[in-house]
Amino acid sequence: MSTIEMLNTKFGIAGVVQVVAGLGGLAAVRVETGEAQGLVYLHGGHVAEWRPKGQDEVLWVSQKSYWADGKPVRGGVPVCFPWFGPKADDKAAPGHGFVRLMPWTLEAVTQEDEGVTVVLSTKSDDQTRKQWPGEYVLRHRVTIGRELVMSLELTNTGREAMAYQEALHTYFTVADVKRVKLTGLEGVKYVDKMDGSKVKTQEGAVTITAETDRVYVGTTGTVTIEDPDKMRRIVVAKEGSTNTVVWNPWVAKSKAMADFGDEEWPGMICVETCNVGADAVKVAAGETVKMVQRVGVVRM
Ligand code: TA6
Repeated sequence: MSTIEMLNTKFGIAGVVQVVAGLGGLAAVRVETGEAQGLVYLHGGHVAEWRPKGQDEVLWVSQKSYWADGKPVRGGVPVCFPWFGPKADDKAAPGHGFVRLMPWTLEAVTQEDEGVTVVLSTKSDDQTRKQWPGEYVLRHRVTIGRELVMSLELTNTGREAMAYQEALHTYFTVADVKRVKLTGLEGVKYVDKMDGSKVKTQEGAVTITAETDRVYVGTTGTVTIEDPDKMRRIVVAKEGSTNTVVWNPWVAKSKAMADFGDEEWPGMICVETCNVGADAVKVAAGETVKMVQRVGVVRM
């Protein structure tokens, strides 16, 4: 019996949940209920698809994405941990940490009123200790339903307090990013990574008119992606996070990424729930902290 067949025997729910060979032959949990459909890969604990009833796909994935062990997926919801962006003391280290590059353990699949919850986990071991001293268990509790609810739960299993950076680096599908507005960040300070990391204050709604890479700080609020051409609002709420990153690579950066189609940038925007940089989350020995991103879709 193959690994996927064994996982399906253990975790499948007839007519609702099936463990399948996804892209690149990577094992994935396919969820199909009357309320929503979704796909969660064991690779990277990676949510790749979510479609609530009556809606087109909400998450965005590049047609050029890699689908292989050791490689990041371009799109969906990469889990960035235990650092965000380049590793401060090792430029050769993988961007956004290493947990998105490795297989996670499928712990449980359950069905409740609000949807099907898939629980995946990864933990420190001899391999991770070569790149990061912390001892941890990282659990990703993903509920596929009318809402997509992702709860990233981090337990410090070491004897020392440790600071971790973490992000749910979510890629959303939009009709045309040039015609999208983001509300909910008005008056919030942000680090503009496209302007020498200057600290600025958001005036009005966020619109995308060039490569955009901003870390909004001290914000716990809900961000709404207003997409007039898809006649929908994507509502991104959160808990346990004080940073929100907004990113679109625009023309040149898209061309510079082998796993991102040159013409794909108008169709996506990242709104990322995170704790990064100076706002890394401090976790005492034995403590568990939780960061939640809750996504809903409302017709305009
Ligand atoms: O979240 C925005 C960002 O940090 C950008 O600077 C860009 O690098 C993006 O992440 C994608 O990073 P990746 O390592 O997935 O190519």
